[in-house]
Amino acid sequence: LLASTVAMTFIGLAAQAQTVGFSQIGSESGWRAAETTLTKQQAEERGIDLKFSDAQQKQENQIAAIRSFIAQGVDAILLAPVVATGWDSVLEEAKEAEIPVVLLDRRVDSSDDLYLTAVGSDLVHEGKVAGEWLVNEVGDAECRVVELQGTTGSSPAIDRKTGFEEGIAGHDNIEIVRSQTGDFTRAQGKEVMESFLQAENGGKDICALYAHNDDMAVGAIQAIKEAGLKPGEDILIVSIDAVPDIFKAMADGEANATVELTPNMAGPAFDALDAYWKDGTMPEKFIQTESKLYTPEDDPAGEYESRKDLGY
Ligand code: GZL
Repeated sequence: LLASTVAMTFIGLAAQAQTVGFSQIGSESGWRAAETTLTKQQAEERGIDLKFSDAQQKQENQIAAIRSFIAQGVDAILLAPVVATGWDSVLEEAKEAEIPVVLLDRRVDSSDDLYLTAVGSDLVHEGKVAGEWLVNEVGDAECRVVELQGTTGSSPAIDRKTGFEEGIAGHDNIEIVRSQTGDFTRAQGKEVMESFLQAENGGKDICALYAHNDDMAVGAIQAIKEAGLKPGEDILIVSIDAVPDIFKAMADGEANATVELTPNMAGPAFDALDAYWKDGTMPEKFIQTESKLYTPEDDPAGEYESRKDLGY
């Protein structure tokens, strides 16, 4: 009797093993790679069967992956949406199939009854913290800023731009003179920074770079050095994510500030799903993660060490 009871219990538990489809944007940045690593670790620890799809930063691949997850009858879908628009129909299909969708790290313009919850940071606040840091750093001095935007049409690119402009509002000595997307990648960050340097008197007229993520900043730092200028001194560098390599640059005096974005979006996402699966508990529509400013005064070498093995 005991043996059969134990067996039934395990069968019951096994029946509860959930299958989750994860439509990930790609691996465009160190931060994205860390989010993927942590999501897989979280699923493993929780006994969740994770079906992973890398969309190579293409929305059509994400939509196809979601449709495949629906066809497989998964118990939930995680979606990190590459851009904010164009999700209504596929989210309607998931809703029809009664499969809860949780958004990770970026937002969508769709109605919030089309997803269970969204886990992410206040992206406007991140940009504002970056802008306020620059205001504090330059005081009343004239400061011509160049901006490397994230992926066009993504909520971080839209909101981080808005936030930075709020941060510098009222300080007319600080002006964004050039702004272009570097698509969140090191390679494009370097390429666009090269064009900014050429257009701005070899970089001599540039006071600061605001990059929507550290990876574009790291690429830009390379371009600034190749132009014979000192990043972190001749051109101030402020960006977002707090990946290990930005702390390495800070320790080398080549970067000045970063705003941390936790890569652990899956933890809160799986917690919300566990409660929903258990008894239909509905989470808040937005589960906010915290952002923190780091500068060279915050032991960058130590921050690098503490982050370097987290899968960035
Ligand atoms: C922001 C996130 C961004 C990171 C980038 O929430 O979507 O995407 O800041 C990544 O590194 O490409």
